[in-house]
Amino acid sequence: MKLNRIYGFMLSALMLSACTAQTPVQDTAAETTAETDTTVDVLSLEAEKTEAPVISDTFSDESFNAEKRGTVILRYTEDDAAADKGALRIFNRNNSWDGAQYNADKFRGNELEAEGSFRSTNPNVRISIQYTVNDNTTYNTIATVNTKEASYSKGSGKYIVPKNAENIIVYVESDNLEDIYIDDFSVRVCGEYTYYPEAVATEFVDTSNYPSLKEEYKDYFRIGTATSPNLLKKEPYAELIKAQYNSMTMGNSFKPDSILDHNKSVRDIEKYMYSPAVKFDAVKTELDFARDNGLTVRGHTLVWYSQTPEWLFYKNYDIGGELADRETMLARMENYIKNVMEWTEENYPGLVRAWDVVNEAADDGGGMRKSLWYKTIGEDYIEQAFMFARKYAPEDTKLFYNDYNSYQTRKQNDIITFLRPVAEAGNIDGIGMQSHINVNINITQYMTALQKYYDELGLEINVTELDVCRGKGDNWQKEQGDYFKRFMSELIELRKKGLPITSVTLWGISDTDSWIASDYPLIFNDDLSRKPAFDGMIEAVNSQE
Ligand code: 9MR
Repeated sequence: MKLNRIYGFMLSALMLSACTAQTPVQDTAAETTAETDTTVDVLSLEAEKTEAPVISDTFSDESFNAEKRGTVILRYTEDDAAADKGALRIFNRNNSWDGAQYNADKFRGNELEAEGSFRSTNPNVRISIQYTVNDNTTYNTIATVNTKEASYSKGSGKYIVPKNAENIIVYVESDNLEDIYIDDFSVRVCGEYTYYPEAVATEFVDTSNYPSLKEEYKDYFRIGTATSPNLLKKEPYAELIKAQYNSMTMGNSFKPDSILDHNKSVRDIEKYMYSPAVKFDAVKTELDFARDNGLTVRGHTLVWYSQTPEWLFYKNYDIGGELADRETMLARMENYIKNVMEWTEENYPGLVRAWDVVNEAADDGGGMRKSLWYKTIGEDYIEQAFMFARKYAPEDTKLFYNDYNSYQTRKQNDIITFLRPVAEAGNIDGIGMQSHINVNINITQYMTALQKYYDELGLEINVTELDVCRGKGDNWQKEQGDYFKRFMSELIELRKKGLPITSVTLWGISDTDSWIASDYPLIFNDDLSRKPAFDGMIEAVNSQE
């Protein structure tokens, strides 16, 4: 074993650093020296291994540390708009996550600050982080930078990397596929640096003695969670899910980007022109788990602007060409819904009790989101989607519209407006309140909104993606726990008054597998110990007469 490795493992010294760190040190420099020069003395190796890491690229010449992510080409480019007249151009992007990336394993267990200067015809560029904990890979945004085409915009954000994280990667991406130019990019440690040479293994606690949410809530609503295939393969998770929940939603694997098969669709374009090819490998693990353990499934989701590959919307599935016409897109929509529903019912009869037919169609700025569904089919695409869903759904499968911030007055009014004809046609059964909320959201306003959906449209209610951000700080666990308790108590109150709230789904199990892990929004800690948030949910139901 190389000396630097031996001493790296033995030492975990603390060093002072700051987000505004000292002279940039190339992340790879220390290791290269030590690996090749065995005469380096032990003390300097210790220092190298424990010095706070810095990633820094100024792109002032052809040499840079950025690596490609996905299909892209990375090229140094002279650029008058850049501070030092040099930039990195990222092109040939085929997916939103295609971009430039850096290994950031040395930041494990530390808070980092990432900063970059970008220009692009994309409206924004994101600095994101990916890592794996307990075999589950999560992707989080560190900073979103609004970008312009001709001049550079700078943005930065901080992120606490869990100490049980592996394969940590910081990367630059953007939802649209236009080129991205980077003038400068850096990642530094905030505050004290602690070196974790390896991910600290999570020691799961025994969860078998917890009261059971699904049992406690059985007189009111089903209790669900979002899952991923990897989590289900972990025994402690599988046991906890079986004990606590009677409903589950696939966090990703039932979405169009998991189901649609581009290669097959273009290989036989005649056959698949109006009925894109589908594949179901990704979703089977979770469906099997649900069937074998008596959980029902909320199908998420059929018609969405995101996690739906762009090629679906183009003539001959070719994004280099023109958008497909309305008739083609109506046929593709109908066949996609038909194929997914029929396959599911045939292979897992009765398992999927509800489908999120349309997801997030309301625009944050008001009205309908101008998605590719909207642009190709037109304003009635929501009505059409629900009509097809009704046509192919098994009789007792409930059809839902699902959205976030749907308790906010303006968004709610927009949603009610575009769902009214769907409700009048009898093609919708429920409204999914995603409920990605925080402890400052007014619970009374939220509950009033639920009542209004029922009064106006006669719809059943599911809370579909509940998480409550509080962030760390004084008293954070208790405040979050109190919020969960009040929130659940008021939901129960409404249910008792006759409002058909039929399920409450949390968006993940433990904080570490949340899509917003750095906000600690869920009810179990990383080791599956219960948070006051879990106890708050139990207390809410136990205090009922
Ligand atoms: O939890 C999902 C996460 O793993 C994905 O990376 C993300 C990508 O869009 O989608 C997350 O789930 C979203 C859900 O499908 C719709 N509402 C918002 C959720 C959080 O982004």
